[in-house]
Amino acid sequence: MRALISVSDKNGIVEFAKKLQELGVQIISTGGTHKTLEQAGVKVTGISEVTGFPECLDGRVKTLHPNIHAGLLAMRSNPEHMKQLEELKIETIDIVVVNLYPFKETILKEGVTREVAIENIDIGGPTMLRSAAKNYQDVAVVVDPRDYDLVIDELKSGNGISLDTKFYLCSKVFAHTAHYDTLIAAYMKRERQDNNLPETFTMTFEKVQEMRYGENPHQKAAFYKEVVNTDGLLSSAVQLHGKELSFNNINDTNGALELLKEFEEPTVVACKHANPCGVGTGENVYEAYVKAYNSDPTSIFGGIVVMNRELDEKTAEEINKIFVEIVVAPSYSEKALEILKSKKNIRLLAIENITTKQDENSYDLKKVAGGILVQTIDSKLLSGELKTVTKKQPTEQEMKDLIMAWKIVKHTKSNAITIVKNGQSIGIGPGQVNRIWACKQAIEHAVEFLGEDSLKGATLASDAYFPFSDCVEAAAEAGITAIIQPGGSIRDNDSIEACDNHNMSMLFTDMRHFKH
Ligand code: 93A
Repeated sequence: MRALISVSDKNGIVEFAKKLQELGVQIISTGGTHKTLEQAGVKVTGISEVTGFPECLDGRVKTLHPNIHAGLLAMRSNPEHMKQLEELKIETIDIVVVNLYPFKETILKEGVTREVAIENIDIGGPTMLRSAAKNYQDVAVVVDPRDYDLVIDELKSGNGISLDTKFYLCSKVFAHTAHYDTLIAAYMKRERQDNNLPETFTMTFEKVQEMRYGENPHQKAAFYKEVVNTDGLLSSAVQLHGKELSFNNINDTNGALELLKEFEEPTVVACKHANPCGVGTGENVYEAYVKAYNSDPTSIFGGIVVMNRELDEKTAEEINKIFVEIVVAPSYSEKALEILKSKKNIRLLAIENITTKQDENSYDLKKVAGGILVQTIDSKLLSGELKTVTKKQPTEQEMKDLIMAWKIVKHTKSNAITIVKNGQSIGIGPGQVNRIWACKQAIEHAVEFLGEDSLKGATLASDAYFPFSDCVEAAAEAGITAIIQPGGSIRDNDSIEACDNHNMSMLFTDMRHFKH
């Protein structure tokens, strides 16, 4: 029996090779592996002795030779194949142990050049893996060092490696080489820096964690991270306290973080079911948190609170007055951490570069039955100049609030209306099937928690245009004085006229932000 061993990750290889040798297996090996094994006292045949050809081109051509590939691909049950091997003086190879050049580790290193990345694309390794896996009935192919013991155990049994095991090993190979090639494709795509929608869509992910269940307890679930584009960064969050994140935790936190990234000033976003329920900005996170909390003290209960500045003691004490499921901050003061950790059921996460936005060329994916919908991410806030379409211009404060309302409405499920005053969300109407209901809900939200007067001088944002003037009328009646919306309805004039009649200002963004 002959085994070909060619590995970049040399962990465990000496022990494995020694055991193979003890079982009477002859070992063939490539340059670096050969050296490692020989130094450890394993008897090894050099690859060049088998190919009759020197390793050349800086190792780019080591095993790419018919003496290797015919030895792997020949079907032992096919007399014609075996006759040809004999004529060609090629011997069969029965076990292949290969792991590949560390392409992933290479591209994840900071500042790696394209040349270095490309030099780490393994050609000969995947070729051997594929040859061996195609002929799995006759060849055992080991790509994962965790399978070394399995192979030894079966060989020791005296009956050789079972067909079931060989098929299991072969199936791992194709999953491995597919993942490897997809990483290369993802890297190339990133290098190209475009967001084309290719004919076939390939992305590859690695499992970060399995969850106890999915959106509901009867659904299985796991969290996978993108390997090449990890900005977005929930996958790199450091958990400082509390139980493991659940499926809904991750989804909802992601929603909160995407909204938080719109802000530079100290900001706190409270979220529930991936919709914001309270947003505050201020001089510091304490002020911002109090605003976010007061905006809706009901929904924040059991919700997610994210912020873009270090969490201090005073804010921690405030948060601790209620039950919050998750807190995310770039960092925590020692005292703040101590205070929050006093609750067993709170999950605390730190994300150092919490405001790093996703790469503009990233995709947003939605699974539908039998396929996926792919789109580029909604990375923009505004299309260009804001246009005032009313006689009245917004005041400076209204302008600030309008932009804040627009940021929040962008990250609220459609149809969405948000109301903001003095750096505080005071009304959020998410996920309605018509716009006037979203508008009424946002107004009711403000009335319930902050009283009718809170709406006087407030600003309102709509994620898509007003089909009728009913929202403007409802806003005017509540005391709202400025509106921001995309515009673009055939009845825009009705809404503009209604604003003029009520002495309100209205801005058109010329950009819509549906979110489903
Ligand atoms: O440069 S390659 O693409 N060309 C080859 O012919 C070849 N044969 C094996 N890479 C090749 N390998 C890879 O070399 C293996 O997949 C393995 O990762 C590595 C082991 O090299 P060494 O034994 O010299 O450390």
